[in-house]
Amino acid sequence: MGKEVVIGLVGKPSSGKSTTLNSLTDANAKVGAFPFTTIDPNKATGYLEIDCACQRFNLQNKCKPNYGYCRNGKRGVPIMLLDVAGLVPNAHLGRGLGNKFLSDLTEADCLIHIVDASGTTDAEGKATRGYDPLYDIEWLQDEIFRWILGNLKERWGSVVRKHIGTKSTTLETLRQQLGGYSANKQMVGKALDLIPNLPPLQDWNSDIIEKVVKAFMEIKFPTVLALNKMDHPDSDKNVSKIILKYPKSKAILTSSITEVFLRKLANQNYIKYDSGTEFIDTKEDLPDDPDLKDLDEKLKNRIENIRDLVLYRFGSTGVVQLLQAAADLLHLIPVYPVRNIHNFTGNSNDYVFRDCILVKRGTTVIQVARKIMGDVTIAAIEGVGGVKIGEEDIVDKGKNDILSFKLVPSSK
Ligand SMILES: Nc1nc2c(ncn2[C@@H]2O[C@H](COP(=O)(O)OP(=O)(O)O)[C@@H](O)[C@H]2O)c(=O)[nH]1
Ligand SMILES: [Mg+2]
Repeated sequence: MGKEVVIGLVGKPSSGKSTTLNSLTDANAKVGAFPFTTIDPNKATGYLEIDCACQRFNLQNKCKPNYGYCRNGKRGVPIMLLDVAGLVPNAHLGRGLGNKFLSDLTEADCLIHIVDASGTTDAEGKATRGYDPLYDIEWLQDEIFRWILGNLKERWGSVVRKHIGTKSTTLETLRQQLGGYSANKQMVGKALDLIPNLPPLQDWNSDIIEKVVKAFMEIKFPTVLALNKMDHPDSDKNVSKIILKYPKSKAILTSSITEVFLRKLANQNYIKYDSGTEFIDTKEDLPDDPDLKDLDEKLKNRIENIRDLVLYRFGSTGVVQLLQAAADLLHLIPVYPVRNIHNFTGNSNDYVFRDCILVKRGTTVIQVARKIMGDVTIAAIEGVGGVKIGEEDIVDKGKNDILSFKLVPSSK
């Protein structure tokens, strides 16, 4: 199996990382376990909501994923989430548990920075009022920057000597230096491409080294901002400030505590709630629903408040959209391996599209095969309609994304 996609949740203490993780992982449906082999306490399974391929063929009622869920063509595909807790200002100097958390980061393919937009916690996570959350975005970026820069500069003299001695290319040398952050050659190459007129490595000054580190961060740590606690009255003005200052950043408004609460109420049959939407139904809305319980005055008021302060104002609690934004940033594409390309079933004939994996844009069909099955010998690859597909063809949304691999019988 190839490496799974990992989304890292970062942010200062008390910004809402654990709450957001809970809101993303405690899906209220009965869902299958996750196919990961490693067990790590900081990891949890989230569900990325996509339009399932079953919609295209009107097979919603026969769609039953092995992992995750599919409801009326809305499919939740498991995705690994990593809680990178404990990042505080000056972590790169080893403050707090700094360096350990920074190195945890390298596992992530992209980051969700949970920002407390209410300004009711300071940089250390202590309760306050009127704190400027813009500062959190700055110091967190700066921590990662200074950590990578520090590591590189410490060795720079010997890096340059070796570079000259071995007549390496800039890409080769940097690949060696940055490989420790789980970056491959392609990523380092992309980072270098972001800097015009790059001189030969032996001529780099501090200014250029800093530019290279910044470019590398853009490629290695693409980041979605979760502007959390948007239910709080102080959040509005802070959110506008952040969006004005960072117009190019992807920012999603969230109220993860509301999502956790609504899912709990739904599990206890007080409401019907569709995550990612603004719709809640109570017994008053659906008097004939036999499952729904009556609400007392207190709960009724809380739900009215949630509708007014969160759902009707922002359209949803934002957490479903948060994962989708991260997936967009990574250009993730859902691919459906099936046994039977004509009816899309798996080993038994009862259900369709039982498997779905997420791959990055630009992935070839053969890379998909390797990710799923490892090093087997493939006789043929078929797409929808039974058409032959080439090994080097690229998968994309709605294109080469439903695949059947025919193996050479003796190879597995
Ligand atoms: N008002 C509000 N409070 C929140 C929200 N999310 C989290 N909190 C509160 O913020 C505090 C810290 O949350 P927690 O998830 O433990 O933060 P962590 O330290 O980053 O993991 C808790 O008291 C949460 O109830 C939110 O969306 N709105
Ligand atoms: Mg926590």
